[in-house]
Amino acid sequence: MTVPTGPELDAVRRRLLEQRIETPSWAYGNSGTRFKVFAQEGVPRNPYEKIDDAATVHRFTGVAPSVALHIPWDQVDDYDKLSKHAADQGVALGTINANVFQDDDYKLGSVTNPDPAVRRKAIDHLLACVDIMDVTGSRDLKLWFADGTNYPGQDNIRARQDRLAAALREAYDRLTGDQRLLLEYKLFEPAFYTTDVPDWGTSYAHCLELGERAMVCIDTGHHAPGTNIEFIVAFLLRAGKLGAFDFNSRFYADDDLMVGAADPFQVFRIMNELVDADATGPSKGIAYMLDQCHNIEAKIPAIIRSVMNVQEATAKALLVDRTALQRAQQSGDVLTANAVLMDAFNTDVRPLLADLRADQGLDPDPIAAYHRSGYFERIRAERVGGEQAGWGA
Ligand code: LRH
Ligand code: MN
Repeated sequence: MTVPTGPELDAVRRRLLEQRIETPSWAYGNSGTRFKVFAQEGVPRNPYEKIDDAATVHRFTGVAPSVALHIPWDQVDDYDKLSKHAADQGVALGTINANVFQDDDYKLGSVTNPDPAVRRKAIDHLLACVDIMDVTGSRDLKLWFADGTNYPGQDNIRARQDRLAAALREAYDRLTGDQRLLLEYKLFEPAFYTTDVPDWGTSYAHCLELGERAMVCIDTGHHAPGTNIEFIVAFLLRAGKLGAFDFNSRFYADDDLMVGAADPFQVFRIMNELVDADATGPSKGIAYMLDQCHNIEAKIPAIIRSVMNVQEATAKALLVDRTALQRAQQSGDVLTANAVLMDAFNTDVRPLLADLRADQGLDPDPIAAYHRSGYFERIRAERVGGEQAGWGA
């Protein structure tokens, strides 16, 4: 299979040029596991420096014009000033992530905690995050809850769902304008018996109950091994409830590795469903975000690589001959249908993307260009002293 030419190629290039991938502020900071957080030179010490790094990723890729914030990791006195700084750097402040999973009060849960005072505290944080969105102009409030239990009998599962629903309702009713609530699910960790939003079905059910502003967020690392994520994508697309992705990859659990590193074919299959539904463009209302931790590798090049991996999976999905595919599917020609998809997946799209970058005035090889830029040497020299940013866990 070869890359098409003429109008067909123009259509593919247009779709790739309109792609937008939001990078996470926390991926620029130190991160690790419960065993060790390995600090790295040049790591940001505050949200301003995180935004500078995110802007650098956008400068070399051209498709990462916004950065997701996490509160309180990105707490500042003046979010208007932070927004202006981001704009000066050529990026925008994106999704606001609430954090009700690191406070001692939340040991037995945040919005699902048996203690109404603790629930109140957690809900007030969610509302405070919407206040921040009002200043930054962010569209999306992303909610991931670590809430769950570790032992059978620890709490009443149905009662916790009632508490969750009540908290979500209060946050939802606070939204205005084009603001949305993204409910992210996760099978387990840090809870190891029940998790209150463990799977797409639970998130979907709560989002249906809440209303049209509530959408499901799929974190690709949050499923049981063997889960067919593209089925979940197709189902939620059809239901109009797919709001966002937290892209990363994993070999075992929530490893938060570079998207496409563990299973590039899975990212392709996911993007194939999105291309088939014409849902890759920014106007289609799906937020494409990375949610990764670069525990041992250099952070900025890893994020540039991750953005390129999403672009490559998207380009391959855009090369699928959908006419031939539908013909084979309609005629029950299983092998041809599969071959049509595999032809696209096995096509080298790197020259196409390199040309596209060159036409945008970017270096065809963003990672090499980043290394040549001296940006790392500069931040390593400048960012001395102060406390490096991290999860503070
Ligand atoms: C939870 C999660 C969530 C974020 C956090 C940084 O595992 O995926 O999206 O809040 O990582
Ligand atoms: Mn996530």
